[in-house]
Amino acid sequence: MWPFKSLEQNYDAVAGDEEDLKTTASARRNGSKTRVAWIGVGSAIALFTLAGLAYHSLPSSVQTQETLDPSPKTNTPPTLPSDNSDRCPQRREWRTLPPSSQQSYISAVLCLRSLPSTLTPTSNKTAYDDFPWIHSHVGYFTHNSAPFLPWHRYFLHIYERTLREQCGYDGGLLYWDWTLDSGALEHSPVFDALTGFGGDGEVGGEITVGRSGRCLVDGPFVNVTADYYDVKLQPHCLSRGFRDLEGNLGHIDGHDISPESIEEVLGLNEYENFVALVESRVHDAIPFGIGVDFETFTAPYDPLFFLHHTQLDRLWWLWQQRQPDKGLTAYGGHKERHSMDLASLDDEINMRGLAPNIKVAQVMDVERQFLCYRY
Ligand SMILES: *[C@@H]1O[C@H](CO)[C@@H](O)[C@H](O)[C@H]1NC(C)=O
Ligand SMILES: *[C@@H]1O[C@H](CO)[C@@H](O)[C@H](O)[C@H]1NC(C)=O
Ligand SMILES: [Cu+2]
Repeated sequence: MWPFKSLEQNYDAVAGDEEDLKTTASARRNGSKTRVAWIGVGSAIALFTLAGLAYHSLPSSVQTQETLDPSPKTNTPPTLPSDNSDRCPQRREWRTLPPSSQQSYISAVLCLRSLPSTLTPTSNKTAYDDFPWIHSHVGYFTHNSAPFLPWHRYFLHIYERTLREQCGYDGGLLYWDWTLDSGALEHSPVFDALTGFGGDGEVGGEITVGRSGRCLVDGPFVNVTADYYDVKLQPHCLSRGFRDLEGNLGHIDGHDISPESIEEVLGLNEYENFVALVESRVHDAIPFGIGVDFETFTAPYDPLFFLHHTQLDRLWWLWQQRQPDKGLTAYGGHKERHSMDLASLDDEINMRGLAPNIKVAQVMDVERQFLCYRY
């Protein structure tokens, strides 16, 4: 089942339009600049490494080619300090944080709206807009196929690094463990108007976009505008429209993300089956229920996208732990949406200028290699 509203033909037609081509060309031109920026960041990190304060593999394309080992289990970087894992940011569940830490996260997310876009630095777009753009133009091809999990894992890592390195955030990403709310999702603390991300769109308000989209009316994101609705240029207020499977407004169905449902998904033994059910059952439940921007390919306009996907990434991590013999190498299925080619750990993860492209093998282990975070 495919939750997103755009038909594929619609996507292809819009993706070919002139505006998109211009943006793409500009993203390509800026690719080299972006790399320089990442290497700059890398140098700073290298200094930290020398000082013995931190280790973090640098995501430069040079390193991608030279040090990539397709069988991550056997490759422990020789310079890895033994206490490396203590330096990796800990990703925590939203409600377990004190209000001050929740506020730090939200402030960092809002800070993205004051940073220039990496993809189109000469436009009036911001770093906040880069994430929905990449998700709809590149991430699109990773849905319904093997790279769904690794692509989003790297995407989240880029977001985490941007918050930490450019917005002064000192924690790890946060996840929303919706299994804790599955009885009454609409009452989850993530929707809190004062401490969270705000709730449903305006009750009885004017329809903005989609079937039931209405502007947010509370929380720190009330003034956020989204330029695109899915792949169409259609500036509007960030909108939500809670609805359950029967179409009742104001409610979100939690059946597919109940603890029992998740346990069943985690019990699957083959990666191909696991990723398929994570996407079609678990992943889809939340965007469907919250609706509007979140259920389109520009979903990252809704800041809850990142808490939802961090939880999905955590599920993958949990599943990997349960596969002690093959968790870090278990991968398979189709190489990308619409492709019949088989997926491999050597496949590239494309970020089209937002960050260097890397290989799937580099994101299999979240703690000890290219990535650095813990759950
Ligand atoms: C950004 O630029 C576009 C086109 O140049 C313009 O239509 C839009 O109003 C601008 N947005 C803001 C927030 O300035
Ligand atoms: C949203 O914009 C209004 C009008 O400019 C302002 O009064 C309000 O404080 C803003 N709210 C947030 C959460 O930024
Ligand atoms: Cu996605």
